[in-house]
Amino acid sequence: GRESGAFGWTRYYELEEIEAWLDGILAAYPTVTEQFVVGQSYEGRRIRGIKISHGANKRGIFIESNIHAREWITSASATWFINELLSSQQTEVRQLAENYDWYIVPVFNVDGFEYSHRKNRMWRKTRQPHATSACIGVDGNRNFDSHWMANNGASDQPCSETYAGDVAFSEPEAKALAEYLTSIREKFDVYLSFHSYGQWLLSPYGHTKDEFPENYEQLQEIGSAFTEAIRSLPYATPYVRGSTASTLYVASGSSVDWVFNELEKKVGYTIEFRDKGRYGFVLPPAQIQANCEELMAGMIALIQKTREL
Ligand code: ING
Ligand code: ZN
Repeated sequence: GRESGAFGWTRYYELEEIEAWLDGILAAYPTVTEQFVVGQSYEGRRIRGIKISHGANKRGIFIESNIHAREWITSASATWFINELLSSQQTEVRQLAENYDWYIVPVFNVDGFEYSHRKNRMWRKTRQPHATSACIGVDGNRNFDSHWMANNGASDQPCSETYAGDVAFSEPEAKALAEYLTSIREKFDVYLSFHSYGQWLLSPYGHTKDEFPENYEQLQEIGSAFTEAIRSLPYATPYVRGSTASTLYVASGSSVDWVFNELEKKVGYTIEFRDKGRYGFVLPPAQIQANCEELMAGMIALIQKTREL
C-alpha cells in the first residue's frame, strides 16, 4: 500500500499477509461475508475462501485462483476483486456484488505459493513428494478426475511441470476442492479459474479438440463480450477467446473440465491474465492495477452477457 504495513495492490504479498488481510476483510464486513474452508493442503495449511452474499438464493459464481504457485497476479487480482465487490460505489460493481453469491479462493495452491515466495519463484506444482522420484509435486490443473491423463494432455513423469499425479486426485488440494464444489453444487453456476499468462479467455474443453460443450456458441459469445470490454479500456489490451484445447493446447484433468463434466455446469472459463510473455509469470507490480481494472471490465461484461443468453 501507500503506507508501509497497509495492504494494497502495488506489490505482491506472501500467504501470511494475504490471510491477515482476509481476516481484516471478514471482520470489517461481517454481515455480507463469511469464510469457508475448502480443506487442507499436503503440508497442513488451510485452503481458505470468502463467500460474499447480500441475501439468500442468489446465483453463485465460484472463483479459483493461484492453483499454479508462480502465477502471483492471480491472487493479487482475486484480492483486489474481493475488495471492489465490498467497497466500490460504481453501479455496475454494486450490481455484481449484490445480485450474486460470490465464492472466491484467492490462493488455492497454498503450499506451492509459499514455496514460490521462499525458495523458487518459478514453482508451479503442489508440494507433495513422490514415492519413487526425487521430484516433488503435481500439476493441480492436471489432477482432477475427468478424462485424467487423456490424449497426452498431461505427463506421467514426476519431474514434468504438467505431471498429472500417479492417480487422479492424488493431491489433497484437488480432492478437497472437488469435494467442496460437490457440496455446494446447487449454489453456483459460473466457475472461473484464474491463471497467467497470455491474455486468453479459455472455454472448455481442455481434454480434447474434437468435442465441445453443447453451448459452445454461447460460451464464445460471452467470451467476446469479455474480450471486447477489455479492449475498449484505454490500455486496449488484446485478449483472445476460444476453447482451451483448440486455442492453447490439449490439457486433461483440469478443474474447469471437471466442473463441466462431473458437476454438469454450463458456464466456466480459464482466464489467463497479463502479459504476452515479456515478463511472463513475473509480471511487474506496476501492472497489477491495470490487470485488475481489465478483470473488472471483463467480468461485468461476462456476467451481463451470461444473464442475457
Ligand atoms: N495455463 C493452463 C494450464 O493449466 C489450461 C491452461 C486451461 C489448461 C484450462 C487446462 C484447462 O496449463 C496455465 N498458464 O497454467
Ligand atoms: Zn496456470
